[in-house]
Amino acid sequence: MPVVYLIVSDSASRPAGEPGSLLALDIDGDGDHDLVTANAASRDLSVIYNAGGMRFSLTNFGMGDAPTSLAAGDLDHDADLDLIVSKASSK
Ligand SMILES: [Ca+2]
Ligand SMILES: [Ca+2]
Repeated sequence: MPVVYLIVSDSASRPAGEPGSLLALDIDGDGDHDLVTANAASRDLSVIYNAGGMRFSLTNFGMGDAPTSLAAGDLDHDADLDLIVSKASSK
């Protein structure tokens, strides 16, 4: 997995919080696969946008509870993949 190696070796685009699940899908609809990680320790998701040419940028999205795994599917039948996140309850 050479792409994952390059991302984790770049501290500017490395997810924090012990990523436990990784999913590749086109989040921003530009035709390039982006990466999403579920980070249980930091209780957030990291989206690593693929700008092409081995350039990436990372945005974190707080989840409140610890996200544990990721999946994608077209839940609403609009032909776009939807992101499905399972998370551990804090209660
Ligand atoms: Ca993309
Ligand atoms: Ca959809």
